[in-house]
Amino acid sequence: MRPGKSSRPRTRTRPRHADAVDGFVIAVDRGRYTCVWPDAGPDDPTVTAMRARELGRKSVVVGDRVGLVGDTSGAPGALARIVRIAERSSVLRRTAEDDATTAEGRLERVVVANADQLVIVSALADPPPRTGFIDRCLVAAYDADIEPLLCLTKADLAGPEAVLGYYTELELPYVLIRPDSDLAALRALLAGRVSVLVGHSGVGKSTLVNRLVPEAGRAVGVVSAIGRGRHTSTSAVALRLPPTPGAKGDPGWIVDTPGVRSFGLAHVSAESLLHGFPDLVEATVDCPANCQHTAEEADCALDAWVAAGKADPRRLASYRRLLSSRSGEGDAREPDHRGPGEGDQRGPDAPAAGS
Ligand SMILES: Nc1nc2c(ncn2[C@@H]2O[C@H](COP(=O)(O)OP(=O)(O)O)[C@@H](O)[C@H]2O)c(=O)[nH]1
Ligand SMILES: [Mg+2]
Repeated sequence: MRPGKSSRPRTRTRPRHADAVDGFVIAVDRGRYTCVWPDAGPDDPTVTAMRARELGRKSVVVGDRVGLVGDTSGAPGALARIVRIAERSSVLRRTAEDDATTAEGRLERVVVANADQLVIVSALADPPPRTGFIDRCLVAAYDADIEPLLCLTKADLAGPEAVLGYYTELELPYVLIRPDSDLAALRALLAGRVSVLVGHSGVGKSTLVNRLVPEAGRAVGVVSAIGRGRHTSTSAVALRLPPTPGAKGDPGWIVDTPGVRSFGLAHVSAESLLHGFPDLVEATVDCPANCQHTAEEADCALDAWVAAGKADPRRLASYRRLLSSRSGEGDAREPDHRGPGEGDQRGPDAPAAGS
């Protein structure tokens, strides 16, 4: 017999899934979420889960900390349910690169939740470093409250002076990577945190991932799956770093993002955008009220600041390029721009960022 309406416990007052166990989402593939228990070791099984209907439209992404019910044993064939998503400490978004001409294609998607660090991988040569891309990543990192780390690869081919010179004012942490370099300094910076790796094709990201996580088996010298199945090879995946001999504690996680070529900044306010340029921000106290800081603003204090040698003119140009790309004015692409995923072509009336 079914209990009467009044005697049935109300969902709202009952503690929801008090028996749920904690999980950390490490991969997403066509509606199946691969999770690990927070304190699981490398040899513990992963738990495969699906979303419970009660999550509604909320997306679950790599890095999410979730509540799991059902069969959380991780046994082959076992399927758990994600019933909760913990509040995210950070959210990294990208603009879907697939199609900038449709509303769906322009939507911003959450790529990774709860990342602590954004590792911006840039080669010093072959391909040459592109500071416009690095600047864009820095804005995304500062906006998401994620610490940036500049990872300069192919240091055997060229020196870092030009790139580091450009960022002199920023005190940006960086590491240099060459094929024979010891990765201890990088491992120390990755320990105990969730770090997202981002970089253009060819910069040596897969090579680096394989060196950090030997069983990752990333294909080297292969252009990542742009234009192929969006749900397979382009999705982010978290890889557990191996313990370092002698070091105690959690070695951390790296999140590889094969399909992410850049970050959309349409959701970033003009004010936040400026905070991606800490070398410029101080100048704006002398700007007239409501100054938009564009090149067209006759009295923008940024021009005088740069003219006085207080910041690099290329940084101001880069800031203004991002500023105009955000508001959909003109062609704000970098001169060596490569594809539609790079620019941020949302107009001001584009739909709000979805996640
Ligand atoms: N000289 C040099 N070549 C590198 C280095 N790292 C990677 N490469 C080469 O750069 C090419 C692209 O590397 P890959 O890891 O596939 O780059 P990805 O596209 O960023 O994943 C390959 O031919 C690698 O062997 C490095 O530190 N120095
Ligand atoms: Mg690669």
